[in-house]
Amino acid sequence: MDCLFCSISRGEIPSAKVYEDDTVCAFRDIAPQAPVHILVIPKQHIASLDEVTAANSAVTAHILEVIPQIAKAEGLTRGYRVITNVGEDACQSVHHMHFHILGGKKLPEQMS
Ligand code: DGP
Repeated sequence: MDCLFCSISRGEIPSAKVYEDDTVCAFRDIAPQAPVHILVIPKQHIASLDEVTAANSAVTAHILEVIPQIAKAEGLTRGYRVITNVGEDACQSVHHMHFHILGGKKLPEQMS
């Protein structure tokens, strides 16, 4: 399957990785929208949060464990925002589930 984030997770396309383990990796967004902008993805291909089931939810739970560790390592002591875009109305552009971590500045209150 031709998936950009699968290729990044396998190291076939370079990225600035900040975290990696057996099931998850995290790397800096190529077009950062905040001083810290990191994407956390499962290594297995899951198209979006819409595709999470009992069979693959453990990796999603693991992502939620890893996010605060990354935020701490990035020094986001004043807080941060986590976003996952799902589908067309949310403007999901890469169809491999990813969680944006945004921080390092006061983020706008408005989210839509
Ligand atoms: P979304 O709109 O939620 O699907 O966000 C996709 C994000 O992926 C967007 O913020 C830009 C980022 N992105 C796209 N291509 C690349 C890439 O090749 N490398 C990296 N590091 N990030 C990418």
